[in-house]
Amino acid sequence: MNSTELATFMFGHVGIVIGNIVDQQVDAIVNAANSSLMGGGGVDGAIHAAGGPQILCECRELRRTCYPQGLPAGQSVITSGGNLPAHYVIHTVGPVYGRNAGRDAELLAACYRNSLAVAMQHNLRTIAFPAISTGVYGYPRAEAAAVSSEAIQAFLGSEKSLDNVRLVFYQRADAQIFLQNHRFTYP
Ligand code: AR6
Repeated sequence: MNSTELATFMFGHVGIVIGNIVDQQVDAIVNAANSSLMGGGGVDGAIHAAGGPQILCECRELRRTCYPQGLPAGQSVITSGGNLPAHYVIHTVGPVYGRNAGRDAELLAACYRNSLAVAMQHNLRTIAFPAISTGVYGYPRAEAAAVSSEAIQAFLGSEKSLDNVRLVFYQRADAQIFLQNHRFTYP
């Protein structure tokens, strides 16, 4: 399926794209997962459906070995990409909006920062994010745009090794809200 790039920031290192996250041909796509790591709807459902059973198998192993209580909000783990075009899936758990004693923004920023850090640790150069927490988890899109762009710019400002960070929006209207509310200060 086609993806359309609407804009770039950070001197071309960040692209704003309309498309389906599962179609992205990048080193890693990010999953908007839940703490169970056992799949769900939205992005999570689409990734497991397109990627096949290998991803869930690795998630089960991560739960068993590292996160018996579940992956906390704001943290990220990596599995292979199964049958996806992407080589890896980085699973992160966004905050459920309004349920974190005022820490929503901090936790959402941590999702982006920790996912980028995991990509760097694995020497990956290209990564695609969906708009974490802005679906079932209810994070207002405009607020999420500000938080995610600030977190990405802060990370890329200090780490020079990622070539391309793609922000993928399913719908053009959602990408437009992002473009009206982002806080990137470099074109
Ligand atoms: N490609 C790109 N963006 C998408 C796609 C897609 N295929 N599908 C949905 N979106 P959500 P959350 C957009 O609900 O809010 C799951 O059940 C969507 O329009 O997937 O973090 C998990 O298991 C929205 O803007 O993630 C968790 O329980 C954004 O992706 C829970 O939902 C995120 O929507 C996580 O909720």
